[in-house]
Amino acid sequence: MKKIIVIGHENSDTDSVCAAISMAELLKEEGKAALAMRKGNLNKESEYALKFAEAEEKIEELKEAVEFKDREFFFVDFNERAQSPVSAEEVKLVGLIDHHKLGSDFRTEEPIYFRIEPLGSSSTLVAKLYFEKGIEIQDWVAKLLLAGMISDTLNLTSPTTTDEDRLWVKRLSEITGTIPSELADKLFEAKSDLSAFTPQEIVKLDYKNFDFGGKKVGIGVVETVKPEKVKELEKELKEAMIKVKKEENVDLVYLGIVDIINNKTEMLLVGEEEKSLLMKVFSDIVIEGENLVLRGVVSRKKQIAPTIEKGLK
Ligand SMILES: [Mn+2]
Repeated sequence: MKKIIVIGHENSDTDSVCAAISMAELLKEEGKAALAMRKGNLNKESEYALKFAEAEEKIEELKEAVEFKDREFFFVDFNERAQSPVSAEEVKLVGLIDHHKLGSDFRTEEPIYFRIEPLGSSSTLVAKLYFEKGIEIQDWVAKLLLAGMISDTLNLTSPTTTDEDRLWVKRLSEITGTIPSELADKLFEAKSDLSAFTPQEIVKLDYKNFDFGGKKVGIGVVETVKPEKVKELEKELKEAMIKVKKEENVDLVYLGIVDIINNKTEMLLVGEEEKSLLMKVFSDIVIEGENLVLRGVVSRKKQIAPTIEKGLK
């Protein structure tokens, strides 16, 4: 029997990686054959999370998507074709869990498991599924889920955070004997280490394409506790953004440097259209050289992407 491939969005982030592995484990607990995969470079935070849970061996990299034509897939942490690591027409989608807005343009021939909830992370949803199904969460899986939840909610400070995220962080930190703030410090410190990546890799580490009513927009974010370190690379990052804009064939491209500690995001700008759109749609803006700082903004999902989308409509 060929294994169901459980995979997050293109440029898999920590939540995608942790939710894919734990969802694959849950499928296995239910007697199915499953394999967790990821697409794109692992960031240092994800590496730390895997080490923390001793789960480095539990995920494989999907390199040539074409090899997986006709295989069964279970998507986690995304529901739009523009973010899919495989051509969704060529694979058989058997399940999907997510916590993003419903923008799904996937079609299936048979009924599938499909569940989206407005939670702070996909990892929270997997924890909830274990609970609902009455399956005990193994210690290492609990650690992974905890890392995914803390990463995606910026340790429960992001405006995407819900009471359920708070509840599950509390439960799983008790089970695993973890102090959430200490794990958060380690994760964010690791995420802020960009030394292993080229400017282009940094732009693409946490990058997503959106289709906003026919307008293609690429938005990358760098969540960091050391924004000044990222700013040192401003010139190189902007050159890389212009390349990415061409490669990804998008109309607009943004890179947001998310200052986790001071709750603001500096948007690097490479064009007039990018700039005027932000000026039009965001209210609390500070001009910073050629860039714009959005105060009180840290979430692409809940703040940056929907505001840009509204502005384009
Ligand atoms: Mn997520």
